Amino acid sequence: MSGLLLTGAAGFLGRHLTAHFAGKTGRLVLSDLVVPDDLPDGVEWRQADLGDREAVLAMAQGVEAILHFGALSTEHSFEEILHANLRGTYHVFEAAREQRARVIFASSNHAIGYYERSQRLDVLDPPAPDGFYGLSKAYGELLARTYWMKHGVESACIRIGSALPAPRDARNLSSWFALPDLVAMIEACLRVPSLGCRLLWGVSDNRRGWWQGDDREGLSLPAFDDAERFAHELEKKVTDSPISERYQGGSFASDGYSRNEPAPPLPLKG
Ligand code: 15L
Repeated sequence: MSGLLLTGAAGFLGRHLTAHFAGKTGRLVLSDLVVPDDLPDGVEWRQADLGDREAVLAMAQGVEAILHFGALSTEHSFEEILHANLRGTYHVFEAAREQRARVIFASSNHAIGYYERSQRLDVLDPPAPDGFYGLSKAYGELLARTYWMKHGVESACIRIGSALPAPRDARNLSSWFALPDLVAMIEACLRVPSLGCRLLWGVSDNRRGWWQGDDREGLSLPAFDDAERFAHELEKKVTDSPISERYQGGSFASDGYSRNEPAPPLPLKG
């Protein structure tokens, strides 16, 4: 890959990906609203707001792939999400269309956060976003599909669970995405000759996982990690919110919740 643009380079995952890809790819262009503390030598830096169309089109000049990790990464007001996540992702796909670049989009489990923890999903089950943030991720996944059908822009939308160095609580025993597994998935998506338009679960091979069945056929992925070895210390680490514990999205699902009684479980496709 001779030219890679990473948005959201100053965020936690952005810094991890920078450390991984610096020196391994011909050109590495990094972007964010704020300068990361530790910019490696040899990278190109573009300070930009993803809501600024011209800035996004300019930073993508000449790249072959865009790792789109820039966004508000938690729940915010609709207006804030509209600017950074909805407009920002649209600008990234416009840039990809211009450059004929592929996009690896950091989607999120919050696109399906209102499924219950007892339910087992595959990517054909309809989205059930647990807030404006989750909605913006479902929108990004649909945008990817539109740009594939209309313009042939290749993409992989990775519905990331909880990408952390190690799981932190009982929910993460199901949602954990070990960082080496995330990197391996991105590399496989960059490497595969024909990416097409894929929706992937960004989750390790957790024994307690909720998600299986996605578009990974033909990607050569290594064996993934399993959070189970952390179970003895974490399985009792739950919140005191019954709504958070009921839904896969956890605290995002209980944030701002105002129903008196929970809705019946959402039907699965089958
Ligand atoms: C996400 O999408 C968030 O960006 C991250 O901060 C975590 O909360 C993660 O989901 C999760 O659900 O654990």
